[in-house]
Amino acid sequence: MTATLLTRQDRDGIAVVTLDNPPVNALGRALRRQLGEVIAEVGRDPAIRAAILTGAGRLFVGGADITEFDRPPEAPHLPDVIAAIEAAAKPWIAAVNGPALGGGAELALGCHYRIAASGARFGLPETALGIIPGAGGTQRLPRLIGVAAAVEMITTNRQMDAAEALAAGLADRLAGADLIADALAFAQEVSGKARHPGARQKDLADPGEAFWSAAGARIAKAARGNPAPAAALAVLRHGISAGFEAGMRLERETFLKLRNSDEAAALRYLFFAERAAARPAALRGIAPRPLGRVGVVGGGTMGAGIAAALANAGLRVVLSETGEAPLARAMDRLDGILATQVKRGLHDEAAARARREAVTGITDPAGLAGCDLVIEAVFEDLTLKREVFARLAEVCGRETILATNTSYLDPEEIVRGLPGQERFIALHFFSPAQVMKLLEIVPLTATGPEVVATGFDLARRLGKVAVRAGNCEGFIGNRILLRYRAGAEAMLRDGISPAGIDAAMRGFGFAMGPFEMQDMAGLDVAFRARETARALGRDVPETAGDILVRAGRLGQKTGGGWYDYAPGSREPLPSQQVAALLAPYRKGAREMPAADIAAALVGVMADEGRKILAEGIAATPEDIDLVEVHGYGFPRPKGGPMFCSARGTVRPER
Ligand code: T1G
Repeated sequence: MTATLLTRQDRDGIAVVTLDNPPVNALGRALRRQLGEVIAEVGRDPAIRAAILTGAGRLFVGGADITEFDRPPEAPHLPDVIAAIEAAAKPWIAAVNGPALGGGAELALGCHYRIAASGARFGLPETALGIIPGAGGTQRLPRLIGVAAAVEMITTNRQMDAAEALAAGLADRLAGADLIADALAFAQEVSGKARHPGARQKDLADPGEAFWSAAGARIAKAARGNPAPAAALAVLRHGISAGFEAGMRLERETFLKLRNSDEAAALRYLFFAERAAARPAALRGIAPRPLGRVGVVGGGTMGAGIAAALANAGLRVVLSETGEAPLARAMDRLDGILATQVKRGLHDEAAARARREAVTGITDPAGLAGCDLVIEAVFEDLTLKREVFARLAEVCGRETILATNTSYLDPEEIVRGLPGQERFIALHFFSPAQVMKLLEIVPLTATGPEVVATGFDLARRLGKVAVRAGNCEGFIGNRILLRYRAGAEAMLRDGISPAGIDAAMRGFGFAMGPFEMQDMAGLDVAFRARETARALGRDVPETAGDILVRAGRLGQKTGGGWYDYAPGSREPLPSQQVAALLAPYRKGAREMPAADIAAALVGVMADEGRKILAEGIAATPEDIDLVEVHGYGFPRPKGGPMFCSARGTVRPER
């Protein structure tokens, strides 16, 4: 027996239809069927003059039901349900009570009128899922708000709030405090009209070739392996040149083709993986501790970034440094971060000031007493970190959670022997911490479950993607990075050029290849980690990177690493000196097809991922892919190394 997913309440000849399909009123098959039935009933009912469509709860409609996309489409299809509304003789008013996204926005576009509550938002985020609007959005939206605004909303996923929608012509009215009362009055007003023109009847003008080429160039630059934005642009344009019906046909054909693509499958996979990672089963029922005041020890690039991220999340921050001068530098870094965020339009000056005022600088760690959480972000040196935590254990009560941000050191070693082992945890942020979304949460042997739950709650507040990782060298991401780099250096030894390897990985969808990335980050970071391991008696073979670092080639910061750089330029240039330094290390020179390079290196990542899963360092393949996508620039439309490997989407050329 299918649940009732909508209600109809008739009030003075107006049918109020409320969609009620928790959690997001997704337009799944059952709801589409019930909606189709109620549209027909309203049309036949002589007592009804108009209809209002609204959503139960905080959303109007969150979209089509994405979980249906791995199966063939099932009737009634959303475009047909929407067409039935648009063709109705009686007026349908969308009373948009909250976010109307994807198919939800298209449903509102198919109604004759739209009245928006203050919390209404309109968005067409389909291209972020590797598809395009498939229920008339590419054809109705430009006819309501104009081509340029429609192209921006559909190809960049920009959303409109109620006021913007009214100004753009997407909403006809704004509602006051009582949306339904205002919608009923609006319905009474329009029900007397002879005609109720749908969006399809509205004319629109072709903005001309220059507009389309500029839009196409912008999309190509940002696509990073996702074909959907360019496909959406082509469909939008076709509907203008060939008319609404032709546009609808091409929209449907394109939507169905993309819906079955590897990229769309990858993006859907990540959509659900991100939501599952935020709520690990192991933490079900475990309440996080309250977070109000958070300390950060160390105001370098990482510490200042963490402080900014915390302040941006509305938390009060205590930033601790070793003296007035380093503290002043730390505050300058923080001011720089906030100023950049204002420049990028992330918030205004007043908000930046409020965030800056939320951060208190101290030079005496005693000032950290009373914090709910303290995050250590000092230099990657075991002795130094142990000193910091010994001091924190003295000044902070047992209720304060103490977290290390270490990347390569063993967190157990950092806190060994200190009292209150249950409150220690590793929270591995990625630099710049105010931008990068990944947070690896690494419980230690004695870490309390509510401490872990607090780590996940912190990630949620910071808008980050939290992934639980077991404690091993490099946790999940840096461990795979080490293997990725070793795989790339093995190819180098076999004669493949750094430039050929980097070009192949950029062609696969990375913003940078492994050698370019090292030159930007600095070869000395990994070199120090290798040297630390060697000092601990570990067998760490000599690498090409060691040869370059010992020759003083640390990357861009020294004017050369794997590549040479002209003064003031970041453009990597093949280096004769590197060729000479590495000649004894390499077996001559040869090339390899880019597809083979990408397949081999993604395969290396997936092989290490399988070991990480087998050792319980990661709970699921999805978690590994989230680490790679959100921490290491793995192209989203490829899903991640585990997804690629399982689906076989990265194959050698032959
Ligand atoms: N379909 C199926 N399940 C969905 C869903 C959807 N569209 N949206 C969310 N969920 C699930 C989600 O997996 C989670 O499940 C729960 O709902 C709460 O989600 C024809 C083809 C709407 C802003 O891309 O952006 O329409 O983990 O944690 O933070 O042209 O969900 O609890 O089991 O994100 O309040 C277009 C996707 C689809 C919007 C709510 N729509 N969703 O955020 O909750 S394609 C989208 C979101 C389409 C048409 C095309 C957000 C949200 P669980 P949540 P939230």
